[in-house]
Parts: sequence; C-alpha cells; structure tokens
Amino acid sequence: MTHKTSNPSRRVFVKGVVATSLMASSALTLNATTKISQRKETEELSGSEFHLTIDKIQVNITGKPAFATAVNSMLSGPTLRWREGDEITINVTNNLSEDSSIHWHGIILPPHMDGVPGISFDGIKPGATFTYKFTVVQSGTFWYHSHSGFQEQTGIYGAIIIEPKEEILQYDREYVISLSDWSDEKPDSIYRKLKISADYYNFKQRTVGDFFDEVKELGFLEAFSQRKMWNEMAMTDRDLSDVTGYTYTYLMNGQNPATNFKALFKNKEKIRLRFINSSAMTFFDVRIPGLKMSVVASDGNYVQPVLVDEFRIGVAETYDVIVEPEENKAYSIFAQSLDRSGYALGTLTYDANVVATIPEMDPLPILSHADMGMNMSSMKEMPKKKEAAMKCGAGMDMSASEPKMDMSKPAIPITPLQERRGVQTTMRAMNPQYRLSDPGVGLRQSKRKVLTYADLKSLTPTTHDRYPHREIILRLTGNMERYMWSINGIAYKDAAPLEFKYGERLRITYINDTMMNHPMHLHGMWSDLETGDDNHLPKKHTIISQPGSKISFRVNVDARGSWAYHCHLLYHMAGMFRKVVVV
Ligand SMILES: [Cu+2]
Repeated sequence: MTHKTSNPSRRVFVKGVVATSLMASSALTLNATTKISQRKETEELSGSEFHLTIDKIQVNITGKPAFATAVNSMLSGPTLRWREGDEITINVTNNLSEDSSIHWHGIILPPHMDGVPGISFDGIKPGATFTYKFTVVQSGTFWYHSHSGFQEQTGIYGAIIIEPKEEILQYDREYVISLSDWSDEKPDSIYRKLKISADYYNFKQRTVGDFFDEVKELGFLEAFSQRKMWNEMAMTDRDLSDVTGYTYTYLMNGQNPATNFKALFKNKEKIRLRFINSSAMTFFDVRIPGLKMSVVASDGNYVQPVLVDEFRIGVAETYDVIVEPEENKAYSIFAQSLDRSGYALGTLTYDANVVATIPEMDPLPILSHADMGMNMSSMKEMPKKKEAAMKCGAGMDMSASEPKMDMSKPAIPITPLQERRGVQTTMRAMNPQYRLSDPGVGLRQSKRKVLTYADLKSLTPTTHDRYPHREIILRLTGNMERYMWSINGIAYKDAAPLEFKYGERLRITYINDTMMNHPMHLHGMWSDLETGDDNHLPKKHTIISQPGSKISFRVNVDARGSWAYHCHLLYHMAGMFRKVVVV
C-alpha cells in the first residue's frame, strides 16, 4: 500500500537549524577555538584528488540542537567515487580541537596510509593536514571513518564507491544506503554509563512475573538454574545490544525515520543498492517489503547472487543488492535494529511524494535455552569457578553449517597463543559450534528468506588458495558486569602484538565466549571466510562472530607492516583489539 505525503518541510528537521545562539544545554560543549560549521547535504565527489575537512557542525536530528563532527560538514560525509587502478591523493585537514584520523575501511593499501593512530601513523593534529596517497587495487562498495576516540559515533564516516575496470553487474541506477546510529549524548557519557551498568540502555529486563511464568512452564529448579546462569553472566536473555533506541536515533544516509530518505526510480529500472553499516554499535535487519533482493556483493566483493527477503548487516559490513521495483510503486527500505528498539527508514519510490506503509517491527527476540541447545554430554572442558558455562549450540540443524574440510589433507597445526582466565572472562562457551546457516537471534523463526553466511560464495574462484600453514584460535572474551572486552582473556593494553609471517596462508578461528555478536575486522588483508566451498571463499573485511559460536577464515598474509585488528563495536574496541605485525 502506498500513500501520498505532503510534508516535505520535515526535511528541514534533519538538515539542521541556523545557529543563532549558543546552546548551553547542548550535549557537546563549545570550545572557544573551534569553528562551528553548518550542516550541508551529502554530495558525491569523484576523481583522483580529494580535499576533505573534519569539522564540528551543528545538527538537529532529534528535535534538539546538537553538535556533530563530520567530513566536509556532511552527515553522512561525502561519497567518494574512485576508479580501480587510479592513484589517488586525499588531503585531510583537521579543524577540530582534538586529534583526528580517517581510516579507509576494507581498502588494501600500504600500512602507513591505513589511518589508525598509534599503528599506521601519529594521527592528524588540530589544524594539520595529512595527505593520503595510494593506488586503488580493488573495486566495490566500501566506507571510511575516523579511527580516533569515539569520533565515528559523532559523525565522521562516509561511503566509498570504487568503479571496477569492467562492471559485470547490470543495473540502471544506484544508491548508497548508509545506516548509522546517532545520539545527542556525548559518546564519553554513553561509555561511562555502560561501565557503571552494562544494561543501562536495556529496559527489556525480565520481571518477577516472567519468572513465575517460567516456573509454571519449566518447574522451579529448571527455571531457577536458567536464571542463575544468566545472573552469573551478569546478563539477561534480553541483552541484545549494549546501546539501544533509548538514546539512539537510527539514520539512513544521515536522515531520521521522520524525514524518510527517498531513493527515486523510473519505469522498470534495475536498482543497485549499496548498503553500508556505518553505525557505532548497531546491527540492522534489512528488508524491502514487496521486493526480493538479489545479494550480489559482500564487503565490496562479488558473490554468486542469492535471492533473499532480508539480511542482517553487522557493524562495518557492506552488502550490494539489486532490486527490480514495479512501475508506479513505492517501497519502504526498512532496517530494524537487532534489539527491535527502533529502525532506520527510507523509501524506494517513483515519486518523492509517495511513500509506502511502514512495516511493523518484529517481536523482541529473546535469547533462550530453547534455541541454544544444551548438549552437555559432549562438553570437554568445564568452566572455572566464577565463569558461567554458555551452553550455546543454537539447537538447529547444523549439518549444513560445518565448513567442509578436506579429510585427505593433514591437520593444520595450531600455534598456541597466550590465554588468561580471570577477571576478563566471566563466560565460557562450552560447546561452540559452527553456525554458518544460523541467521541469528530474532531471525530464526522468520518466514522470510534470510541471508546467512552459508549462502555467501565468491563469484570468482578463490585467489592464491593454498592449504593453511597453521591456525590460531582467538577466543572473544568479556566481563559483562564490568563492561570489559578482550581477546583470549587479555585486554589490548596488556597484550603482545600478534605475529603473522609474510607469505603464509593462515587460518584463524574465533570462539565467541560472550553473548554478544562481535563484528571482527582485520585491517590490510582479506579475510577469506570458510563458508563450505574452498574454491569460492567469499573475501570479507568484517566477520560477524555469533554468540557462543565458532567461525573460521583464511588469510593470505601478503602485506608487511603493522595493522589494526579489532571488534568494530565502538565501545568494545578498547579491549577487544590487537596490533598485528607482519614480519
Ligand atoms: Cu565486540
């Protein structure tokens, strides 16, 4: 169903108001030396030389004036259109009163151009300009963002489109669909609140009434033991996201749901939508009711097309889809947050004044034992005292989920890494399983066809594939009560760098000991995800590790130097981070 809208003036709401007075009550304090700019509409810039500025700007996203940090005063920042094979130069001037940086996410480039302060370079000082220069050796949909402090949360991000030497996809029109999460609160304040109480933003806690319902259903002992497990982890089965719609407004291309971003089409055009999750903390479940989406690329790389109704996009991932809307119709582009606390909204329409009905959000997903499986008999290791056992197996048919390993090949030797069990580890996955065909919490019961990692197969054969020389296992660990995140029980500040050997083919396995999804991002090299066919491993830059699960990928270690490697949830990054040194 579609209907006319006659309120284009709502756009004013998001485009910001004119600064007429100082806002004493604003979330961001004014610094006398910082110039405040006005927000501009997002533009596309193309060519081989770019001039970007990082500014403090005034915005009005929630109905209240606030300050953002943004590239070229745009939120999202300008879309940069590059061409595969070009050498490009990007001058970035920092007009903030603090250090800044730009990281080119998923771009293969020399280590000192990667934009991570403390690892690739020193960062960009206030008033300084840094010149990035590199040759573009890939194509597809990518993005950029600040890698300094929490600046990504306050608006420093934008899209990158790289045109291939030869485009193999056929489409008539394209749109970037950038999803993000905005808060009028300062990120430091959000982080402080999470440190004090990890469920500060989570109002969907269980009640005493819920407990008595469970007792009726499960009997007292079972209900009690289940509740005890959650309590030991300092979590509840409704802890889906750390930061929620209580403080977040979800944006599509910088526009709030009331403003409703419009993507226009004509007649029977084929439309390519380039989805980018540029949010700080939010996973989105994306669908366009009434339209099948053909997923054609993941993290910038072509995949064998998969027809779906919906896909989950983790923080920092990108998906390209092609849709074929019918003539004279309007469709909602609906991206609900994983915890169903809100949504980003846009409209694909033939007429900017015609919008579609906004779908209902799905019911609140609940992390429950019913869909976690409790196969205790196969448990080989027991949790230490004070660690809660996570009995997660997803309780679903896993037969299609195991990545197939060639049994004729020798076992891959595992290089042991330092691991600690203590204050950093309050949870332990006892029976972690590969869950490639698990669409994830909240989508398992869906009647819609939901994309899973098992569906992702590279369109082109795996490049330079060799049998892995060795394997490392990284346990993703945490202490929810104290909001501490780590890898192998060791936080970044206490960790030695990970050493990769130049020229090796490395297998990396994640075991997620926590109840959160972690979108893990290795800089500088592709992550070839094991999805079942070794000859068509999809190349990704960001891999979701699901709660209590296991997942493996391979890396051609073909880039010397120092690289960042971390969880892309902004408030997990401090601890769940490693420096990688390729020697
Ligand atoms: Cu994380």
